[in-house]
Amino acid sequence: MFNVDKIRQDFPILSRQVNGKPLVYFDNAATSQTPQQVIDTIVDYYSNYNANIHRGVHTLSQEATDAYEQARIKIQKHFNAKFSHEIIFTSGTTHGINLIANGFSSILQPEDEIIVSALEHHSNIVPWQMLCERTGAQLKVIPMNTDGELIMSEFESLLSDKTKLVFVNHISNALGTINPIEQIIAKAHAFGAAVLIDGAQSCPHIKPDVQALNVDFYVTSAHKMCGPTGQGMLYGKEEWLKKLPPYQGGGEMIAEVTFEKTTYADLPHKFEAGTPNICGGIAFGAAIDYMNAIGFDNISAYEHQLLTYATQQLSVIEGLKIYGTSPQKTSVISFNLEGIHPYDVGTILDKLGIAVRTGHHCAQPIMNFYNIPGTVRASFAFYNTKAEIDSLVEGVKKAKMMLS
Ligand code: C6P
Repeated sequence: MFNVDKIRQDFPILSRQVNGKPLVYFDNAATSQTPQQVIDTIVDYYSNYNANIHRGVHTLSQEATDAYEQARIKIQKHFNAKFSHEIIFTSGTTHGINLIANGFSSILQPEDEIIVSALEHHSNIVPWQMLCERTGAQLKVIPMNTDGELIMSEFESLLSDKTKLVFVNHISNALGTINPIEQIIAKAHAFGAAVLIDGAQSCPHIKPDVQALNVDFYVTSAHKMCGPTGQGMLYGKEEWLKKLPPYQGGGEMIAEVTFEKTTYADLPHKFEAGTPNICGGIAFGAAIDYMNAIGFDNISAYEHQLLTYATQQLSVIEGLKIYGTSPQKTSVISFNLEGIHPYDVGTILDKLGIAVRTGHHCAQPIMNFYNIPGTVRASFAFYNTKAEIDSLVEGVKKAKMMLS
């Protein structure tokens, strides 16, 4: 049974005060909080078996290597990848996208086209612009409507035999829209294009099945799903990962090095140069265990209740406008109060102990579309409560009164 009071006891940070008030943490889309079970995993690693991996014959190194590779298998199973070597450990979503964008430098030709969506985080825009600069390929954009949904008919008209790659986020960080990635993948594949899905915002809420999706690349960050910062994963279909060149050169990614020629290690090591974030990988596995023990069906059902309740309660505030009104949405509410800068609202909420994000959320094209400088973004996780939403609503009313 889902018991939010019990779950909250797992998160030490949730019992602290901010500015003399109980913390209300609604910045989960930026980073999630860490349960004691994951903190214990990190402490255990550094207390008992901290060592470099894949290198030593000594016991500590073997223990660390085993734990790290077990974490890879956990992640493989969680995402239902066919092989564990299709899971590449990265420092996060941004790293995973750059790795693929770099790999396509040797594949794209000047006449090729790649497609992005209007709903992307800068991490899923800038690396592709850089790729276009390197290769001469053209970047096309799937437009959005005022509800914050992608216009699928426009996507279809952008696709052609020139399209080599499509990259879209599963869920928008700025608006919470869940994109129809199944359709996007199928339509792109019909033209022979590969698809990369940015799962930074989906993995905290749902459990993607990469084989059922038939996606070519899927990337995410551990810190959005109860894991540590500086850790993430890239899933790539084996055939693609074999085809793409390594991203960085260094230790551990080689088979043999001479001054005449270097040959590369097999997957996944070909893409994992240097000493990785060993503790981060192990803790990522612990975070996945933790979330699975709660259950993603329970998580998304409960978060949907929070979203519905918060939308109802905030909508009645006069002059409050919500951006992102698709019925297909996760627990993110981006809003503004008429005539008031989002930063000022965020500052007053912070004084009340309520953490939200304000600004463009690293998605400036979305803000440009709505012709606004930014929004206040409240993003809910499974450890939040309706009582906390009541505090937010009261805080927003107070901010409105003070700033109008
Ligand atoms: N979004 C937010 O407040 P990294 O920084 O590599 O872990 O994740 C980047 C990233 C990529 N794609 C999407 C859809 C994202 O939401 C993010 C991170 C945070 O919305 C921090 S900017």
